[in-house]
Amino acid sequence: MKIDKNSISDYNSQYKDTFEQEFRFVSDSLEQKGLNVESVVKKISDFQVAIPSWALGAGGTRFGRFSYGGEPSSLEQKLNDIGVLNALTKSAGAVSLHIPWDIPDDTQAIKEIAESHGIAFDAMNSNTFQDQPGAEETYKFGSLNNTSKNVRDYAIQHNLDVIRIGEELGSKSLTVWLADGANFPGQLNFQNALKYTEDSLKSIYQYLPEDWRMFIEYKPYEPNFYSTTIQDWGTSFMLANACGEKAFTLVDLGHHLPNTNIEQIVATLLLKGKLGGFHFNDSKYGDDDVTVGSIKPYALFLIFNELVYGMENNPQNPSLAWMIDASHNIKDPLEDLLQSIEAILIAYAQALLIDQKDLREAQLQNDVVKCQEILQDAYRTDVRPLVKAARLKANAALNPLDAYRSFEVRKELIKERGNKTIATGL
Ligand SMILES: [Mn+2]
Repeated sequence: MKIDKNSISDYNSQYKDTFEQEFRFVSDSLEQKGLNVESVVKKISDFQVAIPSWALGAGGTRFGRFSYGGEPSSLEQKLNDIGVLNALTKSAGAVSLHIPWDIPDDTQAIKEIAESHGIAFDAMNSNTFQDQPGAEETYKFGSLNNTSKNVRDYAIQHNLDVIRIGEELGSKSLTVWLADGANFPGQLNFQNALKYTEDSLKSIYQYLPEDWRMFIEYKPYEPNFYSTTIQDWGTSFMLANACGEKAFTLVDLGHHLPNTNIEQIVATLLLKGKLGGFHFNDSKYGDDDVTVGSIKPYALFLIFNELVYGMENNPQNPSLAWMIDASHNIKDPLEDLLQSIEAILIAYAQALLIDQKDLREAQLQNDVVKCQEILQDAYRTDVRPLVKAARLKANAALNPLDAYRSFEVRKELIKERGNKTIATGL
């Protein structure tokens, strides 16, 4: 299923008048405050977030998995699904592949399909958290931190294979997330586990192509429940520094203990030029992987405030790799991803409205009340017309979710693929 440009402009034409009224109202009031609305709209329109290849099917939990009709059962179909998201939003112009779930059979054909949808290949993800059929070693007791050199070498080799596949596709980065850790006290010698991990990461880094970057993800618990070898941003930062200038920390919103001040972590990493990638999702309790902005939209806005400030003031930090890392247990994955994209763009737009000069002034005067007013004034502005303006400019749908439903995409996908397909993944 492919959504063409004409059906999108036809769809938009019925909402254009309402949109123009809404946009004029917001943009007039923002311009009166001295804001350059055109530049904000341009920034929203430039923002691209990668869709992970594993997010297009039903996620499931350890208790069960409820399928969807029309799930993509091949990499080609996954790319076509992202094509739908990108046609509707023009903000999903990249895919993040998971190996070995998505090894292309025909690289050239895959590249052509991606190109036809305007999709680039973002970070490649390696998998050393589960054993594959026919595997010569087991990751049951760790991968890069394993006490056995054979297992560590096996996991290193897997990462090198992922880099090679990524090079063929035109990707420029590798994301390493490790499930390594311990389920019980005494199971692991912490110092050795960390040393092995550092040495293994260095071995992978050594083979990283010149123009590539390596992202090191962290997580405090799960699947191991007592300890995780790369448990927090500090450990990831330390390992990235040990590897070298092409290694960075990756922040996944769900990989923190409750109430962690993620915006402060983001600020620290940007200051040190070591924030490489960013995984969006939302959570109430842990790594819940639910729709971005569905639970803590204000926290997301505060994080974006630091991201916007950092992107403007920290030339030492390279541009960031953005990705949605969510799981879809009960919603149509494509609808959920559209909601996530919307939430990301809204939070970004709100953060772009913050008057950094006024905020700095208020901070210098220790006017705490004013500081809060400045942030909340931006947060409480309805920026949806600005997001719509960015979409209109890019020939995307004014209301992507509504357009998705009115085009009956899911029904079409079920017709094409059947009701009982299963996507590769967990
Ligand atoms: Mn992640």
